[in-house]
Order: sequence, then C-alpha cells, then structure tokens
Amino acid sequence: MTFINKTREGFIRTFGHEPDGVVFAPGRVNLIGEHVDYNDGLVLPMPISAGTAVAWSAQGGGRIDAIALDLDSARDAFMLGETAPHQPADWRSYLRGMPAEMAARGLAAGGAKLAIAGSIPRGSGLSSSASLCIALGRAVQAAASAPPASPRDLARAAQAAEHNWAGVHCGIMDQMAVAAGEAGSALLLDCRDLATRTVPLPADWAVLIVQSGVRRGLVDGHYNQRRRDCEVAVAALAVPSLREASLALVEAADLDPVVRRRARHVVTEIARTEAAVAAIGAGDLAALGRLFAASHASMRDDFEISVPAVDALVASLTAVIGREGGARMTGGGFGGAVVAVLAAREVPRVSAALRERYRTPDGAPLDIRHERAGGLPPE
Ligand code: GAF
Repeated sequence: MTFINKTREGFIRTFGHEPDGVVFAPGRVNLIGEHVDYNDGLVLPMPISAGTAVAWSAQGGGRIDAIALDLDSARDAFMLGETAPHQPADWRSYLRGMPAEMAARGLAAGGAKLAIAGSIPRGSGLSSSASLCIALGRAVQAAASAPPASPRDLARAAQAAEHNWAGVHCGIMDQMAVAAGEAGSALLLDCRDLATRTVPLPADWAVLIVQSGVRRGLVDGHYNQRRRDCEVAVAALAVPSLREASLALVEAADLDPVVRRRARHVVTEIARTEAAVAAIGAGDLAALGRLFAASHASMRDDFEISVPAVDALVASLTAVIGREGGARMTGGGFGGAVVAVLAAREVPRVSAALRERYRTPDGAPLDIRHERAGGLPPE
C-alpha cells in the first residue's frame, strides 16, 4: 500500500468517513550551502521522495481535530485563533503554529479534521518539520476552499511557525525547498531576495542519503548559538550580512577566534555553493566531490557542527566513492544524515562497500536511500 493510501486509511479509521483529499509535501536534502540561509547566502537543496502526507476534510466552526498516525496516534484539538504554543515543542507546535502564522499573513486557513503521517526519519537533517508545516498549510488552505498561496507566502508562514511556536530561529531554506522545489532537481535559492532557479542534475547521477544513526534536535540550543555567533561577526565586521563580507575582511578583522571561524565557514560555503552549481552544469562530478569535501571540513573545523560518527561516515563514503563524486553532512548538524553525489551506475557497488566499512553507533542496519536525478513519486 502506498504511503498516501496508508494515510487515507488512517483518516478513515480515526474519523469514520472518507477524507476530502490528501496532500503531500516532500522533505529536502541540502546538497551544499549549510548554515548560510540566515546569512543571506546561496543554498542548493533538493526535495526528496520521503515527506509528509495529510488526509483532510473540512469542518465548520474553525475547529481542528488532528491525529499523528505514526506518533502513537497522538491527538490534538483546538479552535483556530484560540490556541497557544505547545510545551515542550513537538509536532503540535507546528500543527497549532502553521494555521496561526498563515492567518497572521492574510492566508486562508479553515477548520479541518487531519490525519498526519510522515516518512522522513526525525532528527536526520532532512526537514521533517518544514515538510510537516507545508503539508499542514496546504491541507488547511484546501479546507478553506482557498486558492493555493504562493510557495514564498507558505514558506514564510512555515518559517514563522518554527521561530514563534517551536523556538528554532531557522533560516528559510527548508521551507522554500519543500514549497518550491521540483522533484529530482536541485533548487538554487538566493536567501537575500528568495530568487530561485531550478538546477537539474545530470540524468546519470544519483544522490544517496545515508543516516549516521546519531539523532539530533535543532531545539537543543546549538543551532541558535551558531546564529548568534554569525550576528556577532556581522556587527564586528560592520557589514549588512555575511553575504557582503569577503574572506580577506574576515581574516584581517579583529575578531574573537571562534567568531572568525564561524564567519570563515559562511563566506567560504557561499562561494562553494556557487562553484557547485557550475560543477553540476558542467557535469563535473570530480569538482563537485572536492567541493563536498571542503564543505564538510569547514562544517567540522570552522563551524563545529559535526560529530565523530558523522565524520567517520563521510570519510568511509568518500573513500568508497573515489574521485568521481563526494559526501558531506547535510542539514543543521550534530548528527543526522550524510549526502553523497555519485554516478548512478556506482550505487550498488558503493552501497555494498559502505555496509562493509561503516557501523552505526547502536549497530542498527545502515539506512541508505537513493534519490534519482529526475525524481520519483512519493514513497
Ligand atoms: C536547518 C535550518 F532549519 C535551516 O534554516 C538551515 O539553516 C540548515 O539547518 C543549515 O543549513 O535545517
């Protein structure tokens, strides 16, 4: 049974009737451009086949009744406009926050019964929360019989739900990738003005997503601390944002050593993202591999967001891929998934060799997902 059908069946089991519809929003994997979205930088995420499905039916009176099918069938119910953030932050933060932030921006959100299911491993750096918010936004908008809002408007509401309802001061990359990305292609997003360009991957390339087995949460403070470090750098360098800072300026300025490393990561990562788009356009897997290696080293040494298990996985994957492609940690950091780009014909060999070389910290079987250039329908 497909994921969409399972969600529909869960709705029927819960509410006793057919839903009016089922919406889907993907997760995303970031190919390169990490922790630069909140510095007005360039990022290159790609939607993935795993995501969030929401079966919905409209109900009057502005009431929301929701079930999280794969979170022990946990329930939540509230009236639109009369709800407060859930403490501690969990899926209900997004359920309550997304319609509220939509309403705050003049986007229609109607009362609904909602059955929610997700296929993205949580805490893996693949944007399960942005996927949840965009899927919820599409569902409550459909329940209000409203025409679809623009991807930007939906993305901004979802970002505000993270900030104001879950306490994560994230950038806009994940929400834009999920709302505006095209399956099987990367999305070059300029976070200064939200301009987007679809960057198709060569059809004979593959993207692999491998779970390190270390779960992380963005709410644990590290993420917000990195953001504050960047703000300190911006103030000390007297630039509007780190997008406007050069590497020479960062190296010459009188900065605290930690702040200098953070700024150096951001400035060099933005340049690597531009170079990666050129490498993809030229079909140059070796050049892209070198950029991935430099990006991972920068996250490990300058931004200090990697962990030993992730470093070990990146090293193993890089070794088995060889020159034609590369691997790096993806997402907010401190665990989660690693992304690799390589020739599609190499996927069976690389997967088998990696299973020989890398053991997850708890000994669980290695989770390797293959995203094809050109895309696949939702799982
Ligand atoms: C998380 C955040 F939500 C994004 O905004 C981005 O900063 C990313 O970490 C790091 O690139 O996914």
